[in-house]
Amino acid sequence: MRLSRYFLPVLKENPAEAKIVSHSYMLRAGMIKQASAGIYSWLPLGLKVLRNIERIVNEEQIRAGHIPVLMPTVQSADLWRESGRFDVFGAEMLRMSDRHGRDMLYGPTNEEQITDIIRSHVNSYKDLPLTLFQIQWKFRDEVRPRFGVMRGREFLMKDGYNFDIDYDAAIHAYNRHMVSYLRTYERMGLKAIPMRADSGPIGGEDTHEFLVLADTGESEVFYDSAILEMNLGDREVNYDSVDECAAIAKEWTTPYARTDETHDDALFNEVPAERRKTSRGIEVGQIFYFGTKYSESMGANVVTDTGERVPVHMGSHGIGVSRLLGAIIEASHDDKGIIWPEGVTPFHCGIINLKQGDDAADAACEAIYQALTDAGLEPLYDDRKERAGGKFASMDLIGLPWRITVGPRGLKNGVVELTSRKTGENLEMTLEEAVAKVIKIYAAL
Ligand code: P5A
Repeated sequence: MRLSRYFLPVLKENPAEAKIVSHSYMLRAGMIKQASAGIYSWLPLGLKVLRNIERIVNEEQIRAGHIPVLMPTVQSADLWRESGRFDVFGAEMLRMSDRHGRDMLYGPTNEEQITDIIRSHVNSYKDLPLTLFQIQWKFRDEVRPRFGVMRGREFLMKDGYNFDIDYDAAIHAYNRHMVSYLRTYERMGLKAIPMRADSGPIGGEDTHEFLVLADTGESEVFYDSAILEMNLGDREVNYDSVDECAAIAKEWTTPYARTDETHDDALFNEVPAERRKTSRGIEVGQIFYFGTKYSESMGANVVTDTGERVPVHMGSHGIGVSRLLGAIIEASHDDKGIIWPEGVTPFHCGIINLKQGDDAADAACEAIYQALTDAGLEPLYDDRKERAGGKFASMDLIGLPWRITVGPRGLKNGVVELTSRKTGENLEMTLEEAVAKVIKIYAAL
């Protein structure tokens, strides 16, 4: 993409309404525009990151054996009356009626809707296990929408639902989700810690939240710092293996890590004092096992191998897709702007032409642009006739991990400059070497 033809409405000033850095940078980098409280339009740069996050979430769900579906955002209130949650959900639910006076709502979550699909089409134990997921917009009329996409009213969620024959099979689904979530967050350059939590209106006893540590997080968390050293890395995982998923889940849930809702002082005090940490965290996901709560009330049954009819065991599993943009920025920025992890960056590499209109500089930038594009990468070429200072400021703000700077003086010596946004390190090298290095970095992802 050439910046002269793109739509990147960068703001110079800090917007007054932004109280945390991620909100401020998302507005300043022209990623989002507030439409009304807690509701945002996604501008081109923001949409690119959102799509990258969706892609990673989707790939990891499919890798774990889960099947994509898409359910509507507007639901019939009747389903929620069946489960008993129509009244329980309270003022957070956006209710409306259609022209025939039928009660409808904008889905805050989809347990009822998916249970309705399952009860219509799944009848036998042979149809199980089954996990369906979607990435779809939700609406929750939050009392205090704030911090931009962090606590929105309209937000994008990956929501998955498992259907299993019994408790053991459903716990395998729970563990499988835990492992796939660890991998998902790691691919986004995040350390998200599973913490024992409270289930709220979703229900059930077993639930873990995934939290990214950040001073601006809304949750208070208590943890053993040993967990910060743990990594799933690129180990092969067989998601069908009950033992393997259980072992990884055990490994990650053994060190103490709880939110304030489930915090237990006595247990926490068993952790060696120097490893006992209290901090704030951003909840980027939550997994639940709630057994037969919905299947019993809504009649989702299957016939077992002995001919008995039993309600299916269920859990649901959510990732805050749009919230993740805020969480990643909170975890990765400096005073000049965002520092995107390579896995989610909107463009792979920035190209800055220090002297637009200089034949040699223009030709070198075009050659870099072409070579990166031919390699399947997306560069962002700042080809505007602007001062170099302004170009650097914009590029730092939008946070691309790599930048190649081209100017007539360097070219006379046969070099361009490759800069890492994260470390600030500048390397002088030939144009070909810079291109090859960027291609190699992304090929390794
Ligand atoms: C699990 C999937 C559920 O709704 N039902 C379907 C279950 N869980 S949850 O914890 O309530 O939400 C899942 C994740 O969505 C994100 N989230 C939000 N993101 C932005 N703005 C909001 N107002 C908001 N509310 C929830 C969180 O990341 C949460 O973990």
